[in-house]
Amino acid sequence: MKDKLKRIMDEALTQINSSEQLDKLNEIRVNFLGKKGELTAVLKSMKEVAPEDRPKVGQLVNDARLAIEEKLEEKRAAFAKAAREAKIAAETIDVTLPAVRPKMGHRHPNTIALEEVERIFIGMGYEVVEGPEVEKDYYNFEALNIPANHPAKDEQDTFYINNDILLRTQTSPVQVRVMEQGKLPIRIIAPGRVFRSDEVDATHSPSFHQIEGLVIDKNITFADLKGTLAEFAKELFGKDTKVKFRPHHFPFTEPSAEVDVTCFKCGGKGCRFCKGSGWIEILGCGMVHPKVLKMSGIDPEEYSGFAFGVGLERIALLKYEIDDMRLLYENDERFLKQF
Ligand code: 2NL
Repeated sequence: MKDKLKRIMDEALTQINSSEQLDKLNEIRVNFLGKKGELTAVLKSMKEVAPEDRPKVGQLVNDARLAIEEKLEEKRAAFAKAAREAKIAAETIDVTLPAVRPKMGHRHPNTIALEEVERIFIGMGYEVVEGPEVEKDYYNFEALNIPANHPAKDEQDTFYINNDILLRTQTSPVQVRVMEQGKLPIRIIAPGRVFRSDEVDATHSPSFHQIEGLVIDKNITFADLKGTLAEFAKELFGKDTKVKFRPHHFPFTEPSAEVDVTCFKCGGKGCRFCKGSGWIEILGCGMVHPKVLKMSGIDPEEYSGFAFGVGLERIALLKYEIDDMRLLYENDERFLKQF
C-alpha cells in the first residue's frame, strides 16, 4: 500500500512538473484528487487494510494529498507569475513615441470678429451690455420712434410672440433700457442675436447678430460720430482705411447716414471684391433722434448723442473673405478649421 501511494504521488508530481498549461493542472487535480481520482480510490479500498493499520494508511494518503496540492499550487502560482510578466512585457509603453494630439476646437469666426470689435470699443472706453432676445414691442419699436405702420413691423418681417411681445429685430432695445436707467453719460456697445422673418440665402438668415453702439453726453456732435467710426474702421480694416458717410434715413436717428469704407483688398481702386466701386458698405448710424431721447427720459436740450448699428456676420464675411453667410451656420468643420 505504501509503495502504491508513493508510486501515485511520484506520478502526480512528475505530471505536475512537466505540465505547461493551467488547464493541464486542473486535469491532473481531477485525475488524482477528484471523486474518481487515484488517491480517492486508495481511500475507498481502505476496507482491504487491516483495521490496526488504517490510521497509519489514512495518514499516508493525507500526506500524499497535501504534497500533491502543494505542488499544484506552486505550479499554478508560477503560471500566474509568468502570465503577468508576459502581459507587462506586451503592454510596455514607449514614452518616447509622439503623443496623440488632442482634438482642439476654437472660436467661431463670428466670435473672433465680435471679440475684435469689442476690443476696439473697449479701448475707446465703451462698456459691453447685453439684454433679452425676447422683447416688448415698446422697446424694439415704439421707444425708437418706429411708427405703427412702418414696414419693419410687418408680420412678414418680425417674429411676434403676441401683440406686445416679439423677438428683437435689433439690439437697440438693450440701449433703450440703459437710457431709461438715467445714468449719464452713456458709452456702450450692445452685441447680440437678432431675428428677422427672412428666407435663408447667401446674405440673409432669420437669426443673425448685430452690434449697436450708443454715446450720450453733453455736446456730442456728428464730428464725434465721424471720428469714432473712422478710428473703428482703421482698427478693423487697416490704418489706411478711409470712411465715407452717405445720407440715409432711420426713424431713430436724425440726421442718419450709411458708412462705406475703402476696399481693403484694392485700397479703393476698384476690384472684384468691392464690385469695382472701391467702397464697401459696413454700417448705419446717426445722431440719436430728440424724440428717442425724450421718450427714455433724457432732455434733448441738455444732452445729445450718436448711435450706430453693424451686422456681425457682415464684418466676419468681409474680414475673412467668405462669400456665403450660410457657411457660418452649417458647422462644417472643414470650413470652421480655416480661421
Ligand atoms: C442699421 C444700422 C443703426 C441705430 C442703429 C440706435 C439705437 C438707439 C437710438 C438710436 Cl437706442 N439709434 N441705433 C442707429 C442708427 C443705425 O443700425 O442699418 N439699422 C437698421
